[in-house]
Amino acid sequence: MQIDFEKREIQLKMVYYGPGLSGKTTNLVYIHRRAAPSSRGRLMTLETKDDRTLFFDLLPMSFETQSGITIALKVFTVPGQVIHNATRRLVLQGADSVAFIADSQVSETAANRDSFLNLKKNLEENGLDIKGMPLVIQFNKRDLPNIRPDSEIEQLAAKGREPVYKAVATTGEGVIETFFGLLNLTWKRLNAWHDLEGKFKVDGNMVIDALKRQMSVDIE
Ligand SMILES: Nc1nc2c(ncn2[C@@H]2O[C@H](COP(=O)(O)OP(=O)(O)O)[C@@H](O)[C@H]2O)c(=O)[nH]1
Ligand SMILES: [Mg+2]
Repeated sequence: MQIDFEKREIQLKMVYYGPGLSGKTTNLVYIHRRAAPSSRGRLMTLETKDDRTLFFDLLPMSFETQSGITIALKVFTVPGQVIHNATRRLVLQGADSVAFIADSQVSETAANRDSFLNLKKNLEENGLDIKGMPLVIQFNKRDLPNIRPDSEIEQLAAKGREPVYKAVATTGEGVIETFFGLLNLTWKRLNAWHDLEGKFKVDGNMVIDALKRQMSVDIE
């Protein structure tokens, strides 16, 4: 997190992590498409011919809350393939939170686990502890055959502390829920550490509502 007092801006960095082809870029593409043009920057994506991300994607977003504070988000994805570990470690530097995008296919179970262990290791190498990092988990590709059943996902969710979402990123199902869940958790954690509400007279609900307006999400 960085605070720009002059611009009255709070800058947050959120990272979409996970194995190659789990749907990280697809999540960002959908978020970008749903965001109002005034709040979103250009989605920068670099892809190789075989449809795998070579470097990272970056989606910058910024929106103003009722109290006049601007929230500037930088949402990154990491490249999943084993050989790009240096890029992954670099992208994690200074991350405020992580969304782990798992591939629901049974065949990808080991790839998910390896990627999760790699996340843990790279956080440690950046001097961060996974236990202190706001983290949400998304099981993507729920539309495919041969996926891990709902009951198994629910068991995993009950065992862990992290919020777990199910998604079909290609249609957008679960994508916005994951994104808002991530922002909500990020804000709560940073507020507990830095008293953002006391300093800026903006609370978590105001932040979430401001983003909901930008993304034309119905406000409950
Ligand atoms: N059937 C299905 N395909 C998906 C889903 N999400 C992503 N994909 C596809 O999986 C491939 C990899 O997605 P991508 O977002 O590039 O993965 P990344 O490597 O994690 O960034 C692409 O062909 C996507 O269209 C999903 O929910 N269902
Ligand atoms: Mg990608």
